[in-house]
Amino acid sequence: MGDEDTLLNLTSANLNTGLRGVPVGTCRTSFVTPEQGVHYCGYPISELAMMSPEDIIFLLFHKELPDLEQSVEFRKNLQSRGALPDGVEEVLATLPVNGHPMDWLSIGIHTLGMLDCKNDWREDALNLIARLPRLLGLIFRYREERLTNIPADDLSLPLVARFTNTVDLTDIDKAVMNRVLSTYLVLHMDHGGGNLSTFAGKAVASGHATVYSSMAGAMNALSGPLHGRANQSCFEFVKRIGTHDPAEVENFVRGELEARRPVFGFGHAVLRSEDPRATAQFELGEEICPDDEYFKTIRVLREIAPKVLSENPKIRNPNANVDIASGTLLNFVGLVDAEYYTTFFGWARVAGIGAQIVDERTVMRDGRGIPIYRPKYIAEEQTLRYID
Ligand code: HAX
Repeated sequence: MGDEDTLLNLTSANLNTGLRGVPVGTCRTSFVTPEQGVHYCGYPISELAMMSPEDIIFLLFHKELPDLEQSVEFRKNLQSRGALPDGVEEVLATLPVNGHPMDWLSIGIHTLGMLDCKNDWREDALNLIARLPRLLGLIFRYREERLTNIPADDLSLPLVARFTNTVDLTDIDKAVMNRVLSTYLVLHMDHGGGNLSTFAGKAVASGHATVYSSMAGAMNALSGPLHGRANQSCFEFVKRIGTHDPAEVENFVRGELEARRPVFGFGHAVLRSEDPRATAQFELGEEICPDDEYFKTIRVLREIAPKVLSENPKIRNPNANVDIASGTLLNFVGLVDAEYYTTFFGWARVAGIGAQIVDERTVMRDGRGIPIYRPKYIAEEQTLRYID
């Protein structure tokens, strides 16, 4: 296909739009629909929300849910990969404690790759998934300078419990924390092929950089405030509201809109109803923390904000999105520092992005893989000659 053929259906309106809506490939792990939101391998997320992260990682890599035997085997497989190579903690000990946790995560992933890379797409993707809970737990410990009595990594535990054991916060209910984190991970693992971090990770991998370098690139993309860091901003927004009185919440929302600030936790680029990932987190919150002050606020916000946002016909989806409740739940279980919230998003996405990298590198085009990414940019003076 020549350049002109490739551009046949494009107009100059498609240029300089961040590839918005321009089809560039196929995705085997997930897709998003306006009504049901994200689907993993054909299953709507509402059907998967309460399953274990391990089973959903299996789904993303094998394109089918495991039966009991496969599930047990896969957990053992991840356990066998989980041990961190020597040298990771020495690198974490050198990082600036005021650096953003997403930058720590990116460097941590690079470090894992420098210390033990197999140069095999699937092996490295699964090794990274198996090692990430311990890495992230250590990032908390070193960044917070809590270096004494770090528990040994118990590889026989589920992925989430390996993280919570490493962080080892006092005065918390670990079982509830594990439950919230498990749900959080499942809901955030994948979101189609074209979101910025996934696209960035696959683009880096298309040049045959390692899985680790590709994933560090993906995490850098995720760290931006317009992308993954929105979940941090969303909880900071909820904290600013400071009330669950409906009239006061409505005044607050109107005040934000008048000041031309976003009403965080509402709206979506693709969805046209409430995000099922928000619905699932509200259901969990009603069960574990119905009387939490922040939960009371978002419960009221979920009723009020869509009504107010609907008054503006420009806003295509006034309903709650995935970020509305996640910070409140994480805060409730003892993860109170919102600066870390995007690292949980990153932890989850390592599964979806890893699976998509493996697909693009080893499955697509009859196993030959997708060529190095090379979209076309047109010199401004040539635009009219090529299209329109
Ligand atoms: N508050 C204020 N204004 C909003 C809004 C909201 N919650 N949702 C949409 N708008 C505005 C947009 O900024 C846009 O304004 P302009 O025409 O002046 O640019 C207009 O309404 C039309 O927007 P849209 O077509 O309905 O939605 P977009 O695809 O442009 O934007 C966003 C989707 C999620 C970025 C948007 O709804 C928003 O800014 N929401 C608040 C921030 C937020 O919650 N971010 C987390 C997103 C979670 C996510 O997507 N995860 O995958």
